[in-house]
Amino acid sequence: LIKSRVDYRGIHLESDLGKEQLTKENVGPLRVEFSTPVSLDTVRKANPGLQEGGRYKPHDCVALQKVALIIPFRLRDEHLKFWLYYLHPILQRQQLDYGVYVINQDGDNTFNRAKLMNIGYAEALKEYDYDCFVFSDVDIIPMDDRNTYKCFSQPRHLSVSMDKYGFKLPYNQYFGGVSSLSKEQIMKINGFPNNYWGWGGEDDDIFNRVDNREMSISRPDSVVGKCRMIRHERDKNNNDNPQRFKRITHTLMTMDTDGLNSLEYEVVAVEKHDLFTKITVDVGMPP
Ligand code: UDH
Repeated sequence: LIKSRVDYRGIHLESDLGKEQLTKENVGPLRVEFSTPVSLDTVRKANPGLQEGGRYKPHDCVALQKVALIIPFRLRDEHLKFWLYYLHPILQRQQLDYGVYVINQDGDNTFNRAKLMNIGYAEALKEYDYDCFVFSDVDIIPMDDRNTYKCFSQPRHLSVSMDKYGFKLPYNQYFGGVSSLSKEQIMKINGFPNNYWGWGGEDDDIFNRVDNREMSISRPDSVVGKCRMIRHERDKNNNDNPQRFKRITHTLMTMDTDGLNSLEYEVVAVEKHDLFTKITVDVGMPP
């Protein structure tokens, strides 16, 4: 085992379980590119072992963790196809008992990423006894299948080495993109904030929640943690949230009353597709 290095804020720079090894199934570095569109039919054919709703269980072993993959979503169907195309085979090689949940914000009010993540947690738990939750932006694809989409003894940041940031962390406390937290870790921080409307800040608030509860962030190294983001323009109705700088200075005061214990929403539709479960929700609008 390689000892993990810890930076000044207690962030693990390498896996807290030692360096990831190649298993029999994993292949290591992967070629990821977005120049040729993929069809859902291609993805279906390549993944015959999936059950309805985008569920999978290994048949020759009992998976160590039951993982719900939660994708905050609105109007990104092309990105979702790439995500399903790349991730389904990886998650199966990682021998996870998993389900994919696309949490689709209804209507065209301002986007609320963190609230959709809370809803994904609550709705996935109604379906199955998940013990681990991976929250992934729809446009981020891992470039190495040793980056296991599971939970660790500390909340884990998975998208640590993104192409758009020159394969580096943009800053040490960065916790955006793809992360995993166990049920216990999520309960300790009262889930995520519900009141970050528009782009930015909610990931830093989540970092603060983890930090305030004396947990640290675990991370793969910068080789295993490489990933690509699909280039895109800023979406409609997701402008910069001007309140974000102020809000992230108050996490300690707000986290006990804003989170899972104050979550309110309405489910508009639940669709079981072959490759994923799509839950369309009304998240309300900013005050
Ligand atoms: N998302 C949607 N639909 C939206 C907005 C956000 O599905 O309308 C989801 C999606 O999962 C996305 C995530 O929320 O991956 C994060 O949103 P984002 O991709 O807008 O945030 P990011 O910081 O990108 O990754 C910022 C866009 C910068 C554009 C710069 C153009 N030069």
